Amino acid sequence: MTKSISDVSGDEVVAGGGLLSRRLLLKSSLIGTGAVAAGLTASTGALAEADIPDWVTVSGERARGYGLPAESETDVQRAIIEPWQEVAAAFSLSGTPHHRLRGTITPSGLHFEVHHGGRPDVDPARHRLMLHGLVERPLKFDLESLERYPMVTATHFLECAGNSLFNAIMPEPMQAGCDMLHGLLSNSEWTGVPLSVLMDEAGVKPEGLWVVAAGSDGPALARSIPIEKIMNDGILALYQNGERIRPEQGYPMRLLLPGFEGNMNVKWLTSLWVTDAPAHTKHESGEYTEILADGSSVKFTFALGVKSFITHPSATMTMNGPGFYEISGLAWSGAGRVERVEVSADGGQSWAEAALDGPINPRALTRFRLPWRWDGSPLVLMSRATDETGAVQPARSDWKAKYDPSNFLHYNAIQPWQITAEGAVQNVYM
Ligand SMILES: Nc1nc2c(c(=O)[nH]1)N[C@H]1C(S)=C(S)[C@@H](COP(=O)(O)O)O[C@H]1N2
Ligand SMILES: [Mo]
Repeated sequence: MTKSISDVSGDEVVAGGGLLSRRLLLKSSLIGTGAVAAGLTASTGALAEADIPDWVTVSGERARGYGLPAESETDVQRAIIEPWQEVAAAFSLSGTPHHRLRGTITPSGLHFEVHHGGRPDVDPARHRLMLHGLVERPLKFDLESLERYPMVTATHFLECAGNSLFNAIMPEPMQAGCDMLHGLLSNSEWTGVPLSVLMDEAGVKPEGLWVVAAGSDGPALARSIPIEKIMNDGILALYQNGERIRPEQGYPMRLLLPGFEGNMNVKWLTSLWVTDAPAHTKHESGEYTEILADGSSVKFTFALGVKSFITHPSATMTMNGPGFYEISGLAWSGAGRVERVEVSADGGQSWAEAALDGPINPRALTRFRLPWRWDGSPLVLMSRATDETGAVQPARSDWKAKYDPSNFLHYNAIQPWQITAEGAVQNVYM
């Protein structure tokens, strides 16, 4: 029971580079003297000679109406993604700082943003949603009327199809954090009215096979969605993490299509037009079409592929000396649940299965963890996710082989992190 990480036996080392069994995570012995002794000793010493801190000697701040993160945490911010804005001036993007977060829910103020024409200032009292086209009864809703409908709550990720684009197209790996590299990804608890309820009320005609959704921002972003998706699990989302959707996320209402590429989740939703065919809008025909290696193009790649990356440690971080670490990261799939995440600490020669934090929700971020003892030598860490359909995250070379060199959409390749002898964590291609 008193075993420490320093005398973990050979059979608990499960793969190269010092990866330890995920079963050790459940053992308190892991956080015993061996693992974090240095930290505990230092703080004990500090306590012994500590003065009484000043915050104990004065009365604290009064209760306040809306809380904010601690003042010393104000540098935890979304990364404004400038390189893309140089390409398309109307675009504005920010990425979630995943290397600063440890859970699975993205704090609403740190949810990534992709605005094709900026964030509109929508007046909720004047906002309307129209449901029209091939329906028996065209309907118009205001925010107040929607409050009376039955609602559902579900946790789902949103990921831009252009997430990780720098890894997809830059000839040399960009040295930046998870916010820049993989930040167009977030995970929230969404609450709203199931779209099937609204569609049933309107009465979709048999020839109604598609729904063209449009937003009330300048670009009037519009996408065609198969009616089955709308009926299966489409949500008219009104709440995000319990409170009203943030303006950045589409206040007062957005379309939520679990697992489908971010672009289809139309924000500031104002129109659902039921049609017999896709509308081939500029956003689906021009911007969100992938070019394959043979020059042909694929439109309507709806679900995002299985993907993962390690957040701790990750690029831009520096290791705090050899010894025990918990490797931790995020995995997800647009096709359903994450089934398995494997971690390698020797550049992919050997792999160990990570522990997954439950509940494992379909089409939601899942956190994985694995104990590791780093001996201080240079190595490459990576994670590889498998989803419940059996789909496995590809290596970068396999992903690149599938597409035209210019394609950056739906990049889901394995992310290797190089740890140098000095303890620097760097982005590498493998
Ligand atoms: N009306 C409207 N909806 C939109 C967009 C937009 O610019 N306008 N951006 C889309 C894109 S490309 C993505 S990836 C997601 C981003 O959602 P978020 O900003 O809430 O993270 O919203 C989609 N919905
Ligand atoms: Mo996007």
